[in-house]
Amino acid sequence: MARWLSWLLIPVMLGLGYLAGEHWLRPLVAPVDPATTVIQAPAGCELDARGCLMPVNGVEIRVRGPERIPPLERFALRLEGSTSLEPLEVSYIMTGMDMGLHRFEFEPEGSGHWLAESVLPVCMSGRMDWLARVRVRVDGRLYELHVPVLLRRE
Ligand SMILES: [Cu+2]
Repeated sequence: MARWLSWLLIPVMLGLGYLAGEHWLRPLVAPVDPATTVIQAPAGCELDARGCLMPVNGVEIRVRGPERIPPLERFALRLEGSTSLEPLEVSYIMTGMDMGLHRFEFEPEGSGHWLAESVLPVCMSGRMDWLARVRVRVDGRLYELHVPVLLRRE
């Protein structure tokens, strides 16, 4: 085989490996309903008091948390949007690791605002990085907002 051809194979194989991971492995640890549009938080933001501002079908939704989230302590994940926003639930996962089910319901907190009381366990491996998957409906369509959650001890 020509040398240039074997070099060309490297990015192709890497690409195929990545696609296989995304399509077959990721759904195993974090299945997402195919009718759901996933919206990633903008780079650099996380679930803290500032939160993440995310555009969802013309509606600006802010996903906020408290100043600091220690493991095993209750905290509120807040959604601030408009009244056309219908929150469904939030579930928390750890990417690439089965941490069990951590799913919480939203309750209304005034016009266009909701909160979900949540609590996250200690990870035996010492990891503190979680991902909040906030499921909402806007104008009859399903969305899942992905927001990084970093736990911090005192
Ligand atoms: Cu873990």
